[in-house]
Amino acid sequence: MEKMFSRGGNMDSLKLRTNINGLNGSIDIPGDKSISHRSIMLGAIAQGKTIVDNFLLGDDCLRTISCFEKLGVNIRLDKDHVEIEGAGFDGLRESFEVLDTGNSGTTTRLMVGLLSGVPIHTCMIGDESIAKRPMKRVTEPLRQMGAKIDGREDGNFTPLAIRGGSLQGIDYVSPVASAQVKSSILLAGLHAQGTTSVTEPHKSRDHTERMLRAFGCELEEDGLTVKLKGGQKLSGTNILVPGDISSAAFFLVAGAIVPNSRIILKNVGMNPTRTGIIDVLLQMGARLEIENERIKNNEPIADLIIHTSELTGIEIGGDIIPRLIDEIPVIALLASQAQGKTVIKDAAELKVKETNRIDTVVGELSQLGVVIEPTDDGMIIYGEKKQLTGGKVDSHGDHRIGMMLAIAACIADSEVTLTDSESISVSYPNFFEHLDLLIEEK
Ligand code: SPQ
Repeated sequence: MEKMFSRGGNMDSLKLRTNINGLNGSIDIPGDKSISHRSIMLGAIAQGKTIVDNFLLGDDCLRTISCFEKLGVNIRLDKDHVEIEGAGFDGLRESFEVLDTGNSGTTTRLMVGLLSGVPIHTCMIGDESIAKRPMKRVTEPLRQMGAKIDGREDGNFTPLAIRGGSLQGIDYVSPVASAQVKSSILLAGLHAQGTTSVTEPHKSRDHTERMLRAFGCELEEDGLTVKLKGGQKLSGTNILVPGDISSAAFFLVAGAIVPNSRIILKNVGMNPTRTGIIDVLLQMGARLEIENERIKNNEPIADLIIHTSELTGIEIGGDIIPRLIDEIPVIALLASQAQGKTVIKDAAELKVKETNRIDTVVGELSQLGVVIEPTDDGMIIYGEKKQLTGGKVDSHGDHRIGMMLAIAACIADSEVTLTDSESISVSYPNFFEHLDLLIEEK
C-alpha cells in the first residue's frame, strides 16, 4: 500500500502525500503532555514512590525528567512506564549543570515556581523559541513572594538564574488565564509561609489542582480562585495519564474534513478545561460520538468517533479560548472547510506560544490557498468546501503548526512539502505512524 508520507534523506524536508480518499481505523492517543509533566514534578517533590503509566515520551516531557534527574531525583523510565523515587522539596540537590528545558514552556515556567522556595541555586536555559517567550508573567509574582530570580531583560527571558529561599504566600490576581502562571505560583506556594491564592480572568486547565489532590494536598477552589496552605507534604501515588485531547484534535479535524473518513480515538482526556475543541466541532455541525465515559485519577476520559462532516463557520471567543488555546491552529484548518466565515477572537495569547501562532497559522495556511486574515487577537477564516492547493510549508519549529500542516496536506490537490517536521516529536512522536495506520486500514 502506498505510504502517506515519504521521508527523503533529509528529515528537514518531508514530502506529504496528498489527496487522501479516506482515513479509517482506530488509534490510541498518546499520553497528555500537561499531565505527564506534572506527574514528574509532583512525584519528585512527594515523599515515597510515584508510578506513572502512559507517560508521554515527547521531547518536552523527557526534558522535565532530565531536569529532575540533574536535581538528584532518581527516575526510571521503561517505555511509557515511569517510577519516581520522591525526594521531597528537601531532597532536591543543586545541579552541576544548567537545566535545559528545550522547547518546553511548561517545564520552564512550572520549574521556576517549584525551585523558588528550595534553598539551592539553579540556572535554566531553553531553545531559541523559549528564549523569546515571556517569563515575567511568572517571575514577577514569584518575586512578590520573595523569590530571587534573574534573567535577561530583568527576568523576562531565559537564561534564568534562581536562588531559592524562603517565600511568603500571596493573593495573586493574574492578568492572563494561564495554567502555567497559576501552577508556577501554586507550586511555589506549597513551600511558602502562609496561604497562596491565584485568581484568573477565565478558568485555565486545572491538571495541577487535580493532581495535587491525588497526591494528598488540600486546595480550596472558589470560582476563579484557587488557594492552598504552604508546608503541605505530598505522598507518592500511581498515575495513569489519559490520552492528550490536544493531540487527538489533529485526528478529530482530519476525520471531519477528509472525505469518506471514520476514526475512533481511544482513551482521550475529557477534562472540561480542555474540551473546547469538542464544543467547537459540535457547534460547527461535526458528526462526533462520545462513548465509554469514565474517570481515572480525578481526570475524565472517553472514546471519540469522528465521521466526515458538513461544517458551518462560527464565532469563537471569550471563556472558551483557554479551553482550546492549543487547538486553534487546527481549528483554523477545520474552519477552512466549513461553509461561511469563522472568527477567532480574544486569543492574543497565541502570540506567545512556541511561535506567534497568529502569524504562523495565517502565513502557512495562506500558502495552501486558504483565505484567512490575521487580527489583533485572533484570525478570520473564510471557509469554502474545496480542496487546498499544494505548496511548500514550514512548521517554524512549532509542533502544533507542523501537525496541522500534515493534516492540511491530506486535502490538498498536489504536493505539499513540510520543512522542520521533526518539531512534531515535542508532543506526538508517533504522529506520522498513526496517520499512516489510518490510511493503511482502509
Ligand atoms: O509547554 P508549552 O511549550 O507552553 O506548550 C503549549 C503547547 O502548545 O503544547 C503552548 F505552546 O501548551 C501549554 C498551553 O498553551 C501547556 C500548558 C500547561 O501544561 O500548563 C498550558 C497552556 O499554556 P498557558 O500559557 O496558557 O498556561
